[in-house]
Amino acid sequence: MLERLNSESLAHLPEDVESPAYDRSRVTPGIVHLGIGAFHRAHQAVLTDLAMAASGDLSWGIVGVSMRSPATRDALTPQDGLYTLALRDAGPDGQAREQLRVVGSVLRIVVAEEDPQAVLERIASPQTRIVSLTVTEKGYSHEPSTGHLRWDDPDIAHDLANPVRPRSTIGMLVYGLALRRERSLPPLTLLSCDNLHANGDTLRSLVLAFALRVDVGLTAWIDNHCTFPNSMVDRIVPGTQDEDRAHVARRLGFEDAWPVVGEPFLNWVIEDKFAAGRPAWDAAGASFVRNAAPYERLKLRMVNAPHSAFAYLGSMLGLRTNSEAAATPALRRYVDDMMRLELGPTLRGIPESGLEEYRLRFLARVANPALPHRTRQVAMDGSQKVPQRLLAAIRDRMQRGDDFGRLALAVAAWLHYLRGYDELGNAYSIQDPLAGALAKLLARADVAATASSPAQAAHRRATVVAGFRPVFGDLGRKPAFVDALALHLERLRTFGVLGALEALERDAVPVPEGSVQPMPAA
Ligand code: CS2
Repeated sequence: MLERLNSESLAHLPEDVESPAYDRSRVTPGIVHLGIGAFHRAHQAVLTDLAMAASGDLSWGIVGVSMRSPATRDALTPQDGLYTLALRDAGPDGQAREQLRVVGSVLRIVVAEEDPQAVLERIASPQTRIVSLTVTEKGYSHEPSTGHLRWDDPDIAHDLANPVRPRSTIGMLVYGLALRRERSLPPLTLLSCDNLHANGDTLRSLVLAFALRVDVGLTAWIDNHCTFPNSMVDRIVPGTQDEDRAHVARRLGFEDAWPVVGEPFLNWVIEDKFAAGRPAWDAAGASFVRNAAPYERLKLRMVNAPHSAFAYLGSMLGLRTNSEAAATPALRRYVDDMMRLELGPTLRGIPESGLEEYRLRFLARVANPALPHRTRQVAMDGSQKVPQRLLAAIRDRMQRGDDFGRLALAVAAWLHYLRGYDELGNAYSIQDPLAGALAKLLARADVAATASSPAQAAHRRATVVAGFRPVFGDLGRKPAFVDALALHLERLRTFGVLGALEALERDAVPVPEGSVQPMPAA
């Protein structure tokens, strides 16, 4: 039986394991982080650890908040907040490589559902100067197609009536800020680190919309006292598996109940508008810019969009991991073409060589054989991801009269994935906050298609589906979009993933006039 990792263990770690290069007993909390999952612990928390070591400013310890589950708190509390980050890839010889680091920036963890008051108190503490968030796309209670707060979200409705025990991220923030105002505390930065379009601006407008319903004066106070920098975050971090725990324990010589694994690559670009200072994250590798929009757009379109395409099509082929999907030649060719021919050209202002490098690096990252990132992990919450990853680029291309067949196939792949079983017949559950509404939508689309003539069925189905405004907004009224969706959805249904990809490749080859394009065999 190994001893548990904790403050005492730091002096006894193997030499090749890195650990906090500062006196942890002197660290004071400066950051409250909502959503202390694997991503945060492999990204911002590591850079905070390195920034404290580089600058000697130890006033940026993190108080982590788990919104619902006590699991991370229960795992890390006996470890004094310490945990291991394992960075994995394959070396030039193809051999798996791994670098371990024990991270010291997390001081303690609070579970919001158990004790919302403790979270409000932390937000309203004079020590707190940054509240950061990785609550995933759905944690913002917004409508994905418009970015507006969903007043019909049960947690938002609950929070408007229950200021003392808020459940939603937005409610939690607004009541925490109200307390800060009451106590006349200094300014604060709210830093969204989620893969949303204009994440800081979006968070700001959601917070202000909710605050307006609570108290007009509070809205003005927030506007004057808080900043909401936009940021782009990037590191692939699969969920931790039991074999990761066992492996890390073997190397560490101590038991770590919840290590995190990730790729060596990391990127973080942040707008430098902090209301009350910040850690020296730049000394740890983050970049500070005036406007993060071009970086965010680049990342959403050249990392997350192809990632989702691999995940939906790979899942349907019965592939377990994204690296298996990226190793499937037809799929890789399709995603590569989508990036080169459809996504890249929407990123104006970025030199072609830069885009090329970015594309090749993404393809190498996703192929990382040392990092089993599950297709179904990336596939979850599609209703919250598809708008900014795929639909925004489709809108751009439509506006310029450019074709978007590959992007439309990726959207169709998401809808096809929602049927809940893959091409090998394996069933899976749909994890999506709108799963219920989507299931009803697909059932309605089926009824509409069945009631139509065979020639009209595919189009009818696509019309009903594309009419789902929370995801598609007004795109459902654009005939070119509905036509493309109908074509690719029908091909996926009839010929499967490889058949649909083959047909798409044939679309790209000019067809001699008068000839009929053959369909692949079922
Ligand atoms: C992924 C992202 O789960 C997903 O939807 O596309 O988590 C992706 O791995 C990261 O954004 C990479 O930075």
